[in-house]
Amino acid sequence: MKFLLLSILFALLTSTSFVYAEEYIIDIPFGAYNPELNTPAEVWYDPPQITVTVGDVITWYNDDREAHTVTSGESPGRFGWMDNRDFGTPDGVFDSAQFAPGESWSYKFEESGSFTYFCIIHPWMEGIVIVEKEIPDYPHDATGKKLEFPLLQYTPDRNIEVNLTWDPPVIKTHEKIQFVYQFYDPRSNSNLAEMKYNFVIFQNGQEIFRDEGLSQIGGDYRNFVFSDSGSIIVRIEGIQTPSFLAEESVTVFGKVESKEQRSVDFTSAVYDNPEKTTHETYHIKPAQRLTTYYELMLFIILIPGVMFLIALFWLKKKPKISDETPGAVKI
Ligand SMILES: [Cu+2]
Repeated sequence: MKFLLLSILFALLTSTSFVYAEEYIIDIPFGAYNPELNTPAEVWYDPPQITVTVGDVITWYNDDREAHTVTSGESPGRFGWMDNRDFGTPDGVFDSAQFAPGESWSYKFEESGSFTYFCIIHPWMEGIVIVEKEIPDYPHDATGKKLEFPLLQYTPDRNIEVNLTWDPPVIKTHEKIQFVYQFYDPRSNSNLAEMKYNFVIFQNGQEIFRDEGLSQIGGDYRNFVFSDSGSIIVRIEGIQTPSFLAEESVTVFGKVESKEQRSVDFTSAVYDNPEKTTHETYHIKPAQRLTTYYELMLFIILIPGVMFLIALFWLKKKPKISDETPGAVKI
């Protein structure tokens, strides 16, 4: 029984970690031979634009009545052909050579990038293949190096250690990512509470998010949803030790440094999500706001509550006073 369960588990684990190369079909419809657009063909290659992943295979089927080619390079387009008899420029990445009606040609895409192609016999026929990088199943930095969580970085003065983890480990567009981080004193290995810092995200060289932070319990988190793919830097900058440590930092840490320059960088990459193309606007919900809520609760519930109790107490006492007053006024 145990063996059966283990083998089922093993089968599940291995089946999900397999990455299958997919096969795609592009049809060359009847009428593609005609540049006038007066045939049933609305496009020359159907679909004219396709997005695949590195390792995928595309097969072009010739359903037209003439031979065609699938040749990488720049098509002159319909007007380039009709106006100037421009035959286009092959770039040598791939070329099917002619294939007859009823025949097909397949090509495996091993590199990422955008590949325009056309037919050298009918140069108005144009298409584009977008090949995206395979999405790995492990977290990695911007150079593709595999990462082990939690990631660990010291500030340049080596006074603060910052740990970072994100979930899910592979970052995709339009999917919520939670960045969780903690601050440590590397000498005592103790968690540092009340650290002030800025949480900043850069993508493709541009700052896309910035938030001031104050960690209450030695760490915090930020939720984020990326709209675009590309390399990212998660920077925790301007890290300041809490006031109760400030004095210590001068004596214990040895030298006084500019706290504004205390920053750590973590890099990774965001992938285009194959399942989602949009997301609802997402609001960052930092844990620190919780304490603000508690403080608010104190004002909203506790203070009126106390006032209500005082009022109740006072009202209970009041009848006694009114009992006495008639007596005092005795007629
Ligand atoms: Cu052709």
